[in-house]
Amino acid sequence: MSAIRLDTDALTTALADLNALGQGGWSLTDGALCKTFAFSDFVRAFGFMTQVALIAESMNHHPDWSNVYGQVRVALSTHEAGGITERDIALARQMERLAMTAE
Ligand code: HBI
Repeated sequence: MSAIRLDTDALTTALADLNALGQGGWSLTDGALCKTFAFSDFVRAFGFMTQVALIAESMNHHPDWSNVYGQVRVALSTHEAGGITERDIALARQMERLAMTAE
């Protein structure tokens, strides 16, 4: 998958598509694709992170993220491209899919 930085138009389109996919909440902040996922408790939040971690490893593309109890804050960017690429969009879509299936 391309590691070329997406231009403004492509980013705007990808962000709109992403927000239409699940519960929304994605934004472009400080050059990263950001969202805070909220789960009912720590176990569900960490279970989500565990599932994402395995997919991220299989994609060789990893999130910048933090967790406080039921909240998981993610900031996706492609470090080697210095911005947001299709890899970040793909990982974000996987996150949306997994968050929707979280109990
Ligand atoms: N994850 N978000 C992100 N960005 C990268 O550039 C990246 C990565 N995971 C692994 C990776 N690059 C490898 O190709 C090496 O650069 C570590």
